[in-house]
Amino acid sequence: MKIGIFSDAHGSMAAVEQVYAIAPDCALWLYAGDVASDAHYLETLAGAGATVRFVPGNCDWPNANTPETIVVEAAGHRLLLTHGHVYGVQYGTRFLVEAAAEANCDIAVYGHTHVVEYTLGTPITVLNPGSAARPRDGAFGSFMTVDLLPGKAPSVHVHRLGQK
Ligand SMILES: [Mn+2]
Repeated sequence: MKIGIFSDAHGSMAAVEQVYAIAPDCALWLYAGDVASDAHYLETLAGAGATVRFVPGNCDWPNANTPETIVVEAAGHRLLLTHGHVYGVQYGTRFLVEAAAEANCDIAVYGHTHVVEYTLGTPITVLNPGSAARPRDGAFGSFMTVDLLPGKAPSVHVHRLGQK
């Protein structure tokens, strides 16, 4: 199963459009927040072709209907999806990894830092797709696609958008 992971598009519809254009064949999209409307826009672009799950970021208004952390099950894996600010990810992923382990997840997905990170770990793989619109690790926005197969380590691909 191919899933798309993106984050921190911060309202850039052009960035969301480029993300979707590069990977229109993802059956599932995860959006790690900032801002929630970006996930809704991708949902509009993908139509019935994909499921979109998202969490809010620190730039979203608090909303009781959108929990800050969710667990998504896909292809025999359990993914913890969170923006990351509540786990202090700007100082490291230790608390994020602990939360993923407590939730019986084998993959933790976060954003917020605007820097691509992927650590294929045992037992927890940690993924940050960077920022689609405001990268802090180069000139070009980024996102990830991940091939997920039951019982196998995820295969991670980083994509750059070709725009500032
Ligand atoms: Mn943020």
